[in-house]
Amino acid sequence: MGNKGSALITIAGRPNVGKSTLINRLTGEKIAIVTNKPQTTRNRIYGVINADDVQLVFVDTPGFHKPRNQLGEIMVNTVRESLLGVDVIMLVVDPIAEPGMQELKLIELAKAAKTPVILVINKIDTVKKENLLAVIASYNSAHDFNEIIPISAKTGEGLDELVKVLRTFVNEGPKLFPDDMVTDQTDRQIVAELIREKLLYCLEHEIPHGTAVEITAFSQRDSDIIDVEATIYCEKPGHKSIIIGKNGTMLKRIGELARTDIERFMGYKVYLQTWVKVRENWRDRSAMITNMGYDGKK
Ligand SMILES: Nc1nc2c(ncn2[C@@H]2O[C@H](COP(=O)(O)OP(=O)(O)OP(=O)(O)O)[C@@H](O)[C@H]2O)c(=O)[nH]1
Ligand SMILES: [Mg+2]
Repeated sequence: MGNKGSALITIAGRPNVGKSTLINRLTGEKIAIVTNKPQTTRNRIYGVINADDVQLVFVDTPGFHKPRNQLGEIMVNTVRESLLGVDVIMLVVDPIAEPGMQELKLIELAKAAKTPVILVINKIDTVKKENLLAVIASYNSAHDFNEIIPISAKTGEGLDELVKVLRTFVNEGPKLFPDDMVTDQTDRQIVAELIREKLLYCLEHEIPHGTAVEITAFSQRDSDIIDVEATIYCEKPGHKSIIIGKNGTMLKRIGELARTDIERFMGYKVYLQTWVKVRENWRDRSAMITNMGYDGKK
């Protein structure tokens, strides 16, 4: 390529299309949590890859949706802001013909921002190749995309081609992050997210969406053990009893699943203690949203 420099690349799309799976796959690290439930990602998350003299900086964003509470509004604003001032947007979509409302709105916002857009059709491992033509045709009539690239973030198909195309958006100039930095998140933030991932995995309906995790202690006990204390917030007393479960079984399960992942991530043995607290309707209370780390300022 001969290009030197960096590109800032926003990953946008409706909830659950695989944006976080894609940033993890591209960086080769689990920097963003992934679940089969919509609205998993709440913050803007940076992920960086360096190859030769080129740095690609990816920005994972919350799923673009119609907000139903203040937290949702902040999440959607984060998406909007992330479309501005970047070199290119990857609009990630399901392999379904006809763009929906959220896709059309994102296209409109990208147009207004005058930012180039690559359409990334994800999850092609779930459809027959011949069905992709209809998807491509319907999106082609919605916008003049810079490129249309079918991929599977799960199997890795199409990612080499995607990276090749992304490299054409590299601008000359200094790198945006130090070479050894994969994400902007702290270990504490990732640990909190890993716990939230297990809440989303183990709980149903609105309950996990109303949870937040705060790490209240994070310290190295000796050469190979880390002590982590976490408070899980939920929205209602009834939710608290479900999260704890009969004789504490649910909380124990969540804790064990999280501990395994945290140990893998940290490379140390982890001693994890969890508490559950109720914060009524925190998703509609701005001071609490800020306290939980979701003020969208990052
Ligand atoms: N079959 C298949 N499943 C995928 C693929 N990419 C992601 N998934 C699954 O799709 C679901 C959603 O993935 P996420 O990466 O959390 O989606 P997201 O777009 O980040 O979702 P939000 O954070 O809620 O906006 C998970 O169950 C993933 O395992 C893919 O290429 N193929
Ligand atoms: Mg996500």
